[in-house]
Amino acid sequence: MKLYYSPGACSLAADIVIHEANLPTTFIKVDLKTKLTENGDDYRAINAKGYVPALQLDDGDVLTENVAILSYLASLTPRFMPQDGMAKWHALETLAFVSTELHKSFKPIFNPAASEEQKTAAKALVAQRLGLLEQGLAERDFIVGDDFTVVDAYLFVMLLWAQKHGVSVPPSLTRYADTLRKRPSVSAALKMEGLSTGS
Ligand SMILES: N[C@@H](CCC(=O)N[C@@H](CS)C(=O)NCC(=O)O)C(=O)O
Repeated sequence: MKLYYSPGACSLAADIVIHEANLPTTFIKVDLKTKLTENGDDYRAINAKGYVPALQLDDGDVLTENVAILSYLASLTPRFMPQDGMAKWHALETLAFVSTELHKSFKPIFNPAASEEQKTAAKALVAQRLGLLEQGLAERDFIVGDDFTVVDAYLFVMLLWAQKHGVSVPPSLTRYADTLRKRPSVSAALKMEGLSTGS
């Protein structure tokens, strides 16, 4: 399969999961400004939405949206999502929260047209939402259970962004991100995207 990504973008979550599962994958960099792939192809012809990530399966089918891509990758490696009972639904709940509430809250921070006021408000909202996630880490090492899941990969990317943009991150989440960063899959994905593997 092929993962269309942009360095340090939310596609890093799928990149980490692919490395964690050791799935044979071709990584194709996308220039989000020109919408061209590193091969010079029109990315919109592959994913009409124009944003990353997109996962192209070996039969040519293209899957978009982090929630769908991460869930698909977890279906290939079931240990990456709780499979039974309420744990399964709470994991989905957290995945949805990271995508629709946390990830989306960053938008003004990345928007060059947003005012300083809007950026400050967005940082406060991100911090508040991280605070809600922090509570779970009091009892466990991973965000939705005792083992690594695709939700950890997604949340790791949100924490990278938060740290980079000066959002106040609770100490337990900083420790959690530092621990995740030491996983071979995380450093391999960061390296593949040309990003710093240090803290
Ligand atoms: N709803 C999408 C959002 C993906 C998204 O926000 N991608 C960003 C990078 S993190 C992007 O490609 N932005 C460039 C653009 O929208 O043109 C998902 O969850 O996959």
